Amino acid sequence: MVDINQKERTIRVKIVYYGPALGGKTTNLRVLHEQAIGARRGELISVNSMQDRTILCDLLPLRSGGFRGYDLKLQLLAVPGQSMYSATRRVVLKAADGIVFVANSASDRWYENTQSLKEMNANLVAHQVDPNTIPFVIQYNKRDLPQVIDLPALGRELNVRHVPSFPAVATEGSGVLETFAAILSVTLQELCRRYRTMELPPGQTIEAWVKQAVKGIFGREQFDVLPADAPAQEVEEPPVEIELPDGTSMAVASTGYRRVRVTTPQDVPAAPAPATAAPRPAQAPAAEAHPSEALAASYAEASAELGFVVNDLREELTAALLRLDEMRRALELATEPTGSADVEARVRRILQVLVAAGGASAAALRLATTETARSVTLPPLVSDPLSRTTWGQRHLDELGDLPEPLVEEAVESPQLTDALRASEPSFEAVVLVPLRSAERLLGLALLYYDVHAALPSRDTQVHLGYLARELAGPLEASAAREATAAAGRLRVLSQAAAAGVASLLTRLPPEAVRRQSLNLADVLAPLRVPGVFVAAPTEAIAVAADAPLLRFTLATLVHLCETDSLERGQTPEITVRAAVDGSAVRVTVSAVGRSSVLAAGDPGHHLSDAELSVVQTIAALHDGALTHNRDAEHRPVFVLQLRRA
Ligand SMILES: Nc1nc2c(ncn2[C@@H]2O[C@H](COP(=O)(O)OP(=O)(O)O)[C@@H](O)[C@H]2O)c(=O)[nH]1
Ligand SMILES: [Mg+2]
Repeated sequence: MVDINQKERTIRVKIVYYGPALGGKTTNLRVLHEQAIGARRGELISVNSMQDRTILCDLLPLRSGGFRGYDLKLQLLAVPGQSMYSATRRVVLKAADGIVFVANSASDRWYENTQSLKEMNANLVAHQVDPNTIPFVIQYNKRDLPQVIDLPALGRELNVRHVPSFPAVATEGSGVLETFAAILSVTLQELCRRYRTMELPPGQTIEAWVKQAVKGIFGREQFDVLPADAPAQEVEEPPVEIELPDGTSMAVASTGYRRVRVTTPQDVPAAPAPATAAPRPAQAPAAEAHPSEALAASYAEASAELGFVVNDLREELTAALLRLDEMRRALELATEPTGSADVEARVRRILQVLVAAGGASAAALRLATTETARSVTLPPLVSDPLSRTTWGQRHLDELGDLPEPLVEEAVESPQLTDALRASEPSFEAVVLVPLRSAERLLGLALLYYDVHAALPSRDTQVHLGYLARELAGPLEASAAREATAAAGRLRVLSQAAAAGVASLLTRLPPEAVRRQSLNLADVLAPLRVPGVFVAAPTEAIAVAADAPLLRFTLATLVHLCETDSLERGQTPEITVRAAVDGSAVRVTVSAVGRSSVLAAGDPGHHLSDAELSVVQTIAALHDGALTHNRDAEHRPVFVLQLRRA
């Protein structure tokens, strides 16, 4: 039965395509895979014989988006049709949440259709599932053949339950999406019937949800007609581009069509193989009553499971890449000179980063830095839904000490239901993300989720927490400047956020770093502030690096030197020197602090390990290196080595 994971906030729904051999099950999955947009589909995996007949199953993972605050993951499987794989069919059918029966309309396939349906019902009974109640739809495929059984006759024979049924020409894409939408709909209806917590809020219907889910997966509500027998896409595919919130895109591993071919008993010639390839002898079905059937069945089950595990891993990597991108965006904001942008524009950009990271439908930020709380919203919101009710305002005021992101769902209290569902557009949940400096709350980001959005998993909540710590810096600088017109300094990460960035970076492959050719002088320019002396060769030096990460690294090194000087009671004076050495560029950042009469020294100070480890990781991701020494007077000297572009 449906697999609901509260912690990850995911629901897995398994839909099995069943039917006679050559009915068009694999074709259905192939078409769905080809038409789905990259970010929503996993790899289509077929485990085939050398003759390219399905021997295990076809697997297609699809993501339909949020359902009742959960990320709904669909696992589509097609059984192998040939009669000898009956044990595998039984295994694949196990724990199905919905079944599509793909019938072959060809007039000479009457017997195969009825046999397959009988076998399916028997298999369900063997799994203690009632064939009369399991979510079920029927597809009458191959309607384009010259000799077909008429639909009423097929219906009388195969559709005794009077479930939704669809004529189809799967090779041309016709009927495929309708069938898919119908099974999704009846399966979710059953899910809502079984689990009260899954029931939709008033005014929402499964049909409306399925419609937007189909639009989400395929980018449209109807399939184009495909050229007949379009060739299946093979393994080597270019990477898939994922749309990012700012309109740019990012490449991730492709989710192509992968066929695994396995030698089966009938592939092995009975006689010693002749020197020249002769047609293989036709063999009698081998596996049907084989004693190792049970073993084969357990392998089949394990393999199907593995197929989906591989997909989960891919999704995790993609999520990590997206998180890196969000960290980059936050770093860009955090190291940007605080001169020009006004607070509101800056707050909007902070919100955009959080909305993208949390997958929210809308957002507002309540600034706590001003005397009376002020909210900034992103379109489509014109005002903050929670701040509109007296209860909501009080509730938000009480959250001044909130340390980490908090998820609140409308159903948790009548007041929250009122505040969220009465708003236009209406919402089902809010995630409160505190933006705080070391001492105080600077603002509360309010991420709103409508009925179609998935709430952030525990992992994503932690990520939101890290981002919020990074983003609190620029918020504080802006707020301080607005109040006192004092010049802001470069802000760096809090220890906790630094640890988060470091652990994320170490999990990524080096190619995740977006390297461009940068002019070193441009990267060094923002460091020229009073107290920092920058020296670089006059010739243009190009380095291959990720701009925000490199800028952040240098700002952090300067900051570490500054802190070190201050801790020793010295007036910070930092030099940044760049030099070319063959194919390498060396940037030396060192403190030449002068003794101050104001305070005594404290030579025992240790540099922040967390910050140091972030910059070290970033250097390594650039095939570079960071060395860290002390000069004769025990002042820090950093040498960052990079590659010339
Ligand atoms: N004419 C016609 N051929 C189809 C149609 N659907 C699938 N086929 C072809 O029938 C064969 C078997 O299809 P396949 O999807 O592998 O069947 P499966 O054994 O049920 O997985 C393939 O050659 C398909 O191209 C259809 O609607 N019309
Ligand atoms: Mg097949």
